[in-house]
Amino acid sequence: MPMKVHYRTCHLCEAMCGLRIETEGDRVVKIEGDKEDVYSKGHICPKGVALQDIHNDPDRLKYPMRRKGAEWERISWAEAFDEVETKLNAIRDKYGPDSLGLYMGNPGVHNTGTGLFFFDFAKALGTKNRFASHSLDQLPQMFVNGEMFGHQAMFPVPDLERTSYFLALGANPLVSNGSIMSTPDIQGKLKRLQARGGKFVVIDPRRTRSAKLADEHYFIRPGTDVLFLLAFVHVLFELDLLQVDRVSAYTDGIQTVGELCQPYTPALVAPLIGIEASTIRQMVKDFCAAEQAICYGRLGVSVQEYGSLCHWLINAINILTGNIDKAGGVMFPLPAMDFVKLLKHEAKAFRWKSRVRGMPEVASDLPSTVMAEEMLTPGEGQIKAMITLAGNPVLSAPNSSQLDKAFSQLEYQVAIDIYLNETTRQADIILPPATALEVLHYDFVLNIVALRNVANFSAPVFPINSGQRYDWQIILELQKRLEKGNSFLLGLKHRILSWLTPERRINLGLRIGPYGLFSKHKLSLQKLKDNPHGLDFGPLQPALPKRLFTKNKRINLAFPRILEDLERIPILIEQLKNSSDTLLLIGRRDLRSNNSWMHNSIRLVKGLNRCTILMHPKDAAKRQLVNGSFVEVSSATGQIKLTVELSEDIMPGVVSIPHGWGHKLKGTKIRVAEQKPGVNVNELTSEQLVDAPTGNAVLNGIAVEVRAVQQVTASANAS
Ligand SMILES: Nc1nc2c(c(=O)[nH]1)N[C@H]1C(S)=C(S)[C@@H](COP(=O)(O)OP(=O)(O)OC[C@H]3O[C@@H](n4cnc5c(=O)[nH]c(N)nc54)[C@H](O)[C@@H]3O)O[C@H]1N2
Ligand SMILES: Nc1nc2c(c(=O)[nH]1)N[C@H]1C(S)=C(S)[C@@H](COP(=O)(O)OP(=O)(O)OC[C@H]3O[C@@H](n4cnc5c(=O)[nH]c(N)nc54)[C@H](O)[C@@H]3O)O[C@H]1N2
Ligand code: SF4
Ligand SMILES: [Mo]
Repeated sequence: MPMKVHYRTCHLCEAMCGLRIETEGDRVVKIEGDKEDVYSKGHICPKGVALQDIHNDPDRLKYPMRRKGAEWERISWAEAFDEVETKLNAIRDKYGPDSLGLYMGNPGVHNTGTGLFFFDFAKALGTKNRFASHSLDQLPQMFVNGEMFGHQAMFPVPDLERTSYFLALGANPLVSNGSIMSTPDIQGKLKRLQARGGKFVVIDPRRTRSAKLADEHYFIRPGTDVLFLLAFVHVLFELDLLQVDRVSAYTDGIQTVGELCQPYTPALVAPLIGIEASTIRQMVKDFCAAEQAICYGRLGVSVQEYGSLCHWLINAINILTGNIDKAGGVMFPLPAMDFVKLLKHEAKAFRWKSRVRGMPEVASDLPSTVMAEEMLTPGEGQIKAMITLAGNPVLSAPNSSQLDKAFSQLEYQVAIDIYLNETTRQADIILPPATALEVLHYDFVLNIVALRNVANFSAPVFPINSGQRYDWQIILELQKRLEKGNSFLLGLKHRILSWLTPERRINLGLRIGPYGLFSKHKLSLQKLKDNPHGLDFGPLQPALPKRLFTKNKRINLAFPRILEDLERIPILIEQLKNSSDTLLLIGRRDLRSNNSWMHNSIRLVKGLNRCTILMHPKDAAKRQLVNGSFVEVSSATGQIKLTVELSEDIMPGVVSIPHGWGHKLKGTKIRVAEQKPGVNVNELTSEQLVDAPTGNAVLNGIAVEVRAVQQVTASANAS
């Protein structure tokens, strides 16, 4: 068999690493970083190598399956689509359009075919009950982007390669490879920042890998970043450090922000957050003394009760210090396929509310924290059937037991997924798409958070066989069968949608994009095919105010919904003053995990058990626990049992458990993962605990108790 070399962008996380893949026939011989890739320049992580494990996984589903009692039977695509059409239409006819629920998970965003066909499909379902994993993760950021910049997808991106001060709150990019900041080889970038005399500062309740690389690291009491940030802005005004000459030309509300932050002095917040007042002041001075500086916050500040306030303040700091839209500050990419512009009409929020709890829609999705109650609460508009697409909410969303129960009592469930896992095991039908090395890839979503304007197209490495379908084919077929309206017009529309294959859509997007037909680059799909290592259109460029999507082309710094939310802060301060010394639970990512779904790769799960509770020796001693003790961790929502791992790297009073584990529910077929199941931390989180303006899940800062218990048998528990 002749050896073939393929160049491909890894789709597993946001970093968009270029891969060089050697194959022989239908076999992968080697996966390594593509040194010539214009963006990642050879960087790769262990998950990139494990792409071949997904491809070769004997547990991966390739054909439609229908539940038959406790068993599954293989059926044809035609049969599968006929059945889904009949069942879902019957449910919708009986109960109305909102009886259909839709959940899209994280890999949906990383899958070109899904991304290109999803929006029209979701709209065609006509339901208000749409959910996505981004409400477990980034809704606060999307909400403040929408209010401040007029578009939920206008993410300010750290221009790391040109900055001299990088302040990161609640992010561990050395492990996550960057989030809402596509950063292959973040370690190299941060070391270069330090080599040019810049500073990297981390605020995190755990001394993470990123914190260990940082010049300064401060522990913070989980959930209190909002107070740190309020004090930061307070000092900016107090010491007259504002640099708003440029931004004031297009920013409203600067003085209002100063007035709002006035009460929050470093002295007031310091004892509540665990960072000294003098340190806060010094940090502000250093930030402002730096020629270019970035304030960046990610999951740790998103999935907490004050996530929206945190992201509002982070944006405000970058604006007030003149670091927005400036080289070395935070900037707005101009992607080759301008997804932000293309989605302009979707960038809306607060048009409807969830039926039971009244949580708002943002960009057409309701927060996943209300998904279970919308399934479980009887009445008009109750969800009776669910479609899950590339999502595993039974492990990923808070209060898993409740969600599992909610799925179990549905009248019908369709899963578009590649595994029989914790969520799909309850489905009536599974429609598995081709994936990973079998699909084309163009990262039109993640280029909106890239550090350079780049473009890269990957052709499939392997062909699919006649029994397989691409994700977009499945989605389009479902749309054809479920969309309601004038049959002539729908027929025409569906013919156009079918003609617009992913390749045609990408080509069109590139041609009408900023480097396309009307520019000197004349970018097209063919041009990308001719350049397998990608094309680089250079560093990010200043783009404001032109790029703003607000009607008046101005940034709205003091918008009503956030001012209202600020009223919760005096209450938070009182609570913190009176708080007991309960342990607070936070999460933990690992380089060899990818949320819940890559634990079926031996190379990624082998070695020591990673699903442990990390605890400071002082907290352990208080409870007579030692390294390796077996404990029960309980919260107001539930209990789990696992092993203690002592570490000085965690702030006293805080414990950490990774998410994505708990592969021991009956009926799954992920045989490697089942051997190392771990336990599901989302048995402890609560769907009732949310960021108030958005309903985004709170997954960190959960009050828990930890006590020693007897381990009955090793195999019955986490191992
Ligand atoms: N406690 C706690 N919980 C968390 C987090 C945390 O930090 N702490 N993190 C949260 C975050 S940030 C996120 S994004 C969510 C993720 O939440 P989800 O997106 O719900 O969960 P994933 O684990 O990403 O599951 C992805 C699913 O997609 C399937 N899949 C993989 N590739 C494909 C494909 O090509 N096509 C299709 N159709 N399916 C595919 C997998 O089999 C799996 O079922 O979890 C959240 N949950
Ligand atoms: N290897 C790997 N990479 C991934 C993923 C994965 O599962 N594995 N998931 C991907 C996804 S979906 C996402 S969204 C990104 C997330 O990317 P990141 O946000 O970089 O990921 P985390 O590692 O969850 O970092 C959150 C940090 O916040 C800290 N933290 C917790 N609570 C608080 C708090 O109250 N305040 C502060 N200041 N810090 C706090 C935690 O200790 C942790 O170090 O990662 C992506 N990349
Ligand atoms: S860092 Fe992310 S994109 Fe790069 S190889 Fe690893 S999983 Fe793939
Ligand atoms: Mo995420």
